[in-house]
Amino acid sequence: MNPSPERSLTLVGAGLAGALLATLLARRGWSVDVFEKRPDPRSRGYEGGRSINLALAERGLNALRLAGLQDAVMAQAVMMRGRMVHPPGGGQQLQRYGRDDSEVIWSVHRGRLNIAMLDAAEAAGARLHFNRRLDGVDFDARRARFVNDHDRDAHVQDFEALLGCDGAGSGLREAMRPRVDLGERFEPLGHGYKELEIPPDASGGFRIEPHALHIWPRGGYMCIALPNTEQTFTVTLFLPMRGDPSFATLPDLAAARDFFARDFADALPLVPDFDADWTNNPVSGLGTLSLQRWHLDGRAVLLGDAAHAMVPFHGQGMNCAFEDCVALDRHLAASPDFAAAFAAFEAERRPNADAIQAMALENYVEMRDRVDDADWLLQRALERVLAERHPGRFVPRYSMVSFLRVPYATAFARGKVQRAILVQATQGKAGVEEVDLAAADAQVLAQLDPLE
Ligand code: FAD
Ligand code: E0Q
Repeated sequence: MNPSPERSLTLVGAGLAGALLATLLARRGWSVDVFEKRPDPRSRGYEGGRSINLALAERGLNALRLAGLQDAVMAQAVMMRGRMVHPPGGGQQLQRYGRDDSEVIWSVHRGRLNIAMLDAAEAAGARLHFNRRLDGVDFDARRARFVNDHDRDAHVQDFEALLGCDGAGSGLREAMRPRVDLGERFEPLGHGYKELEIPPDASGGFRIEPHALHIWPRGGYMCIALPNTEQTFTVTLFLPMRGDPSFATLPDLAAARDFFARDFADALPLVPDFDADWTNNPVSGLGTLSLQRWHLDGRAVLLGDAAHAMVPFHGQGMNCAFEDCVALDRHLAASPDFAAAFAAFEAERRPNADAIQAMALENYVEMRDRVDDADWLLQRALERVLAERHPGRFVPRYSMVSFLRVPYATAFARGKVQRAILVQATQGKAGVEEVDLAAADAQVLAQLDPLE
């Protein structure tokens, strides 16, 4: 179903979800207005602040495909075949994400991706309004107030429905709070992050393998690095906020340098501007936000980080937000009644958001502590063997999350069954050749139906 042209939707936030959702809705024929608190990144230079690049996987790619943006985005993406693990003792080892180069993920630049989507939203007919921060909502009169943080200028907008794409610090969520019990919970991780940069080498090339997501696991903390098209890498240090070592015990540059020289000896020489990066880039916090309710009858609904901010360790926050956009667009087209569409959207997506949030938390421990551990490597090896023996039935959880679009909740549930099989079959074994494959096969057939 296509909406009549006078049916309008008002989006709050023109970040990753807002710009994509505006494109999808405008292309379908909705009258779309988008209000964004920041200036237009296309005219003022991107004020990003947060992570420079992100991992794009199949869920996000599929959404971009539906919005007609796949080619524009892929032209600016760097393929990542797997994770390159840099153990404490030195050296490096590539762990492939998939079976071959048809199963990879992509490093994309947050600012450029956002700009490509804003251009597409405008081309599709959406009206974008920058320097407009949602500051209050009269839900009875269906009237929203936006302010310009630079000149304090205020703007009042009548709306039919508000779609909250305004991120983890959502202003719409704050406005909804007094009107509806959102059942809000924020669980801080207790760890924060800081970004550093690896510039190109003397001849302008990549200093380390470009087609990988690099990880320096160190037990309680880690560094990662994702490639950029300009032959640089953005490094992110994830570290506890308190305790030892932590951001609290690295109060000055000298302490930070010593820490890096000791724990990331092979990474430090790759970051020649360490002092400036460490001093200029902030420490940001991380956590999981969950809500029992995402909508206020037919007047407002939250999606993306505004509804379910998560820790970044599966690289799925944007991918999940994009999947939300596709689902909300579909529900709005299927039901003429906003309240019914929002309720159906929430019912579909909330269990899946819960599942990816849990998997993202689990992945922090795996990435920082287990990717160079013998038991874990043996389980991964057996996982590959069972995946090959049972195609479409035993599918590694990472593949279900990153290369397929089966619901996250399905990936989470099947992942638990598979993990139990892997743990049991590898107990006390030194290699895959010692595993009783016939017994493992029987477990797989007994406990897992073919996928889909
Ligand atoms: P945002 O992208 O935050 O957009 C919100 C927009 O709303 C912003 O433009 C903001 O200015 C605007 N806004 C805020 N308040 C208001 C207001 N009151 N009025 C108007 N506008 C407002 N995800 C991945 O898929 N892969 C990754 O590799 C990955 N890596 C990450 C690494 C780190 C360190 C972090 C922190 C996150 C990472 N993520 C990753 C997650 C990803 O960044 C988020 O999930 C994604 O940005 C969510 O999109 P969004 O549109 O909901 O929110
Ligand atoms: C991915 C791709 C920030 C971040 C983003 C990511 C991933 C990781 C570790 C991190 C997970 C993985 N991963 O390698 O298993 O796949 O996006 Cl820390």
